[in-house]
Amino acid sequence: VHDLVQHVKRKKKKGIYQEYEEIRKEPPAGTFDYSKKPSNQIKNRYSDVLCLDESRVRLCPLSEEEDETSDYINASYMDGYKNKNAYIATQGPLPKTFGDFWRMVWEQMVLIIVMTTRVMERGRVKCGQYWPLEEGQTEDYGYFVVRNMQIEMFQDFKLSHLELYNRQTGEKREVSHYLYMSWPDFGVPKSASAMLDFRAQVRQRQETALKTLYPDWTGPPGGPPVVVHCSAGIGRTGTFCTLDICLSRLEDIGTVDIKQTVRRMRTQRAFSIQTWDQYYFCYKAVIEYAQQRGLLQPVELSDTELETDSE
Ligand code: PTR
Ligand code: PTR
Repeated sequence: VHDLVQHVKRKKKKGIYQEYEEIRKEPPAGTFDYSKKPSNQIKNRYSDVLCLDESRVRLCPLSEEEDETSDYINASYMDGYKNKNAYIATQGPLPKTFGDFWRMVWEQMVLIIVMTTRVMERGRVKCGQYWPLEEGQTEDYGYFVVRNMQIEMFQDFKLSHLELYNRQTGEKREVSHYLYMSWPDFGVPKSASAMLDFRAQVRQRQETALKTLYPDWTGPPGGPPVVVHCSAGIGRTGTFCTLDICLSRLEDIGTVDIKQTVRRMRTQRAFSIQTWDQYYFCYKAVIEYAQQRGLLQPVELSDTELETDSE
């Protein structure tokens, strides 16, 4: 982390901006053929936010007669720290993909959904209302019925305990739905510490949910993928996952590499992290975290030092 502070001090805001610009200029690491198929285009929220063929999540075919595109959803696997496919990064579901979304959650045995956008922002729909909003409410999504069992309110986020019922098999499962409410669109959270607390909660819940719901789990040690989405599934989603990866590495070996983390993430979910201040936020949040943990002296980085060379 001391190296990271030196890096940020040396580069100041402008240098970090250039670093982000370099990442942005790199061409995407593969093809988007599946996302572009005519029958799939209507399943993309944004025509310019597609998923790479190689890392896309495939839905299991429901029947043999289905055509070859019915396994498509705008969602990508992303690796975590030492954990393959730790996340599924996806767009905010569209009304016509609600059923597909819940199918994916079921098939991938997802325990946690992290939503970092609100349904409406500045008068525009950013994401469909794909889960029952009120406590006690039940909604029908084709093969799945979802019931909102209980809601817990926190300062910056809301946790809904959902029950997912599979009509075909008659099985039920629990899924935790986290809605982070104070992340403005086109921006970054006001304070890093709120985001850091949120991330800690999500981590903790994934761990306890895995132990209680799948005690005999034999898959990857981190458990099933955590579904993370915003509106397009690249900006805020990429920022959240970058932080989670960097902090896990920091906890483990005491170092971070934000640039490589983002570059690597972009090979799985193209265009991850959308604005330079989201990128810069990752630096600030990692440093704040290190200070919280006593890994850095609070005096090592003052904001004034960073601002001097900015804009
Ligand atoms: N994609 C937009 C552009 O290229 O101009 C920029 C943009 C960035 C739009 C972020 C929306 C963004 O985000 P959010 O939904 O996170 O505000
Ligand atoms: N076409 C949209 C735009 O350029 O505004 C794509 C877009 C939308 C990109 C939102 C990023 C967005 O942000 P996020 O991934 O954080 O929802």
